[in-house]
Amino acid sequence: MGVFTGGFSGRRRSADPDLPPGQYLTADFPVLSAGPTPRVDRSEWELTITSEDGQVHRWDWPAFLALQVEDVTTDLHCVTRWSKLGTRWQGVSLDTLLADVETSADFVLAHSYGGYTTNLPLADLVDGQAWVAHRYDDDDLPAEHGGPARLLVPHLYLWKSAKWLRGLTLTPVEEPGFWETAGYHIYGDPWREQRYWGD
Ligand SMILES: Nc1nc2c(c(=O)[nH]1)N[C@H]1C(S)=C(S)[C@@H](COP(=O)(O)O)O[C@H]1N2
Ligand SMILES: [Mo]
Repeated sequence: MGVFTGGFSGRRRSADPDLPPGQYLTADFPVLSAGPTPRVDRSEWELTITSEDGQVHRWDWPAFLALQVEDVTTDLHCVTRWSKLGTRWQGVSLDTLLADVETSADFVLAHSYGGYTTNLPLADLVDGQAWVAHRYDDDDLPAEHGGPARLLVPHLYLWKSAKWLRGLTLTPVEEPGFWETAGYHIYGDPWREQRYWGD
C-alpha cells in the first residue's frame, strides 16, 4: 500500500510550514517605500518614545548604540505576498527601550523620518517580539531598507515595521497610521491573512 502525505483533509496546504497563507517565497529583498528615501545623518538622528502624559525619552545615536544589542533571525511577510525567511538583523529590543517608560496606554503610533506612520498595540512590541534594528546581514542597515534604524515587528505584516523610525507615541486610543487609514487591516496578522479592512 502506498504512503500518502498531505491532501488528506481535502484542503491545499502551503508547501512550507513557515509560509503564511497566500504568500510566496522570495530570495531577494524587495524595497517597498511609499515615498522618497529620507537620508538621515547619524549625527542628527534621534529616537524618542513619548508617553501619553507627554514625557519624552530620547536617544541620540551614541546613546542608542550603548544599549544592549540583540541578534535576531526572523521571517518577513509583506502584504503584497512576498515572504523572506531567515533574515538576520541586529537591533535593540523594545523591552530595553521601554524599560524606564511608565505608561498605561495600550497603543503605539510609530512615526518615521519622511512622515510615514503605523499603529500597533503596545502588547505586540514587548516580550521579545519587536526591535529597533540598525544592522542587516552583518552590515549597517541600508537607507532604502530603513537605515539608520527601523522598527522590526516580524510577527505582523511588514508595513508595521516602520523604516527610518523617529519615534513612538503611546496612545490610550488606537490611531490608524498611513496604510491603515488607506484600507489596510488595523492589526495585520499574516497567519490570519489580515490584509485589508474586513479580513
Ligand atoms: N517609513 C516607511 N516605513 C515603511 C514603509 C514606508 O513606505 N515608509 N513601507 C512599509 C512596507 S509596505 C513594507 S512591505 C516594508 C518594506 O520594507 P523593505 O523596503 O525593507 O522591504 O516597509 C514598511 N515600512
Ligand atoms: Mo508592504
